[in-house]
Amino acid sequence: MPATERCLSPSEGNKAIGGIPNMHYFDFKSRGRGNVIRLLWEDAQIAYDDTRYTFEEYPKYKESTITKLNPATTIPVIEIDGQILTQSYAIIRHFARQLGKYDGQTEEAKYWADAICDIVADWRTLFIQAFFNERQAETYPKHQQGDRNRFLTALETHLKSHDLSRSGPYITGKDITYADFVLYQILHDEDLIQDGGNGLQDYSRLKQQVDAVEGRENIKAFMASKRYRG
Ligand SMILES: N[C@@H](CCC(=O)N[C@@H](CS)C(=O)NCC(=O)O)C(=O)O
Repeated sequence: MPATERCLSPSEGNKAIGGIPNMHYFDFKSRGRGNVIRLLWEDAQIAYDDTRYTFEEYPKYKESTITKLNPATTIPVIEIDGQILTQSYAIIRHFARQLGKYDGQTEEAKYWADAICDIVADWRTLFIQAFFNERQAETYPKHQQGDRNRFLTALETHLKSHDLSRSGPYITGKDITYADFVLYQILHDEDLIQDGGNGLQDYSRLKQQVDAVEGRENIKAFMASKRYRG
């Protein structure tokens, strides 16, 4: 049976998004697409139910529960007040718009947050193909040397050169957007920020962004809590 845990207490943020969301996702530490959404909820202090499926039990529930909720049979899936939400990037953009504070203050900022998010989405697809691969010992090192470096360099260059990003610390400047959680999470999942951020020693602008996300009060509290699984 998947375990469901209630996290945080109901707040104004829950009113803004229309209830207490229940997320169906893997029991995969604090990793993956599901954790991008958790970061937003934790930052905004939104109460949520976290339904975690072990990798062993998931295939059975994918056939039953998840297929009924999502014809594309992927997770994360969110249930909120009778509504079903699918597709992680659409989900996080939806909550950002409802909260009115994570989707960029200007059209230029909204575009730039979406652009960086889409780059990371491309990166995550390649990361998953290489990491969750039967031939991981061969495919993941190749990914680390090839695609991963290519995305790191592209993102570092973007954040160092774009007018909004240059001042930092976040993607669009001083205000965080949902895309900062998307970017933070891929850097985390690729194990680039553990060990004091050694993996980012050649990417100072990305390190600045990571430090800013980790320095946020509610994110710090999340990472110090039992809810955070590494
Ligand atoms: N574009 C989708 C991709 C969803 C996706 O591929 N989810 C993975 C987990 S991160 C999944 O469902 N894997 C299990 C499976 O496909 O059976 C999204 O962003 O939600």
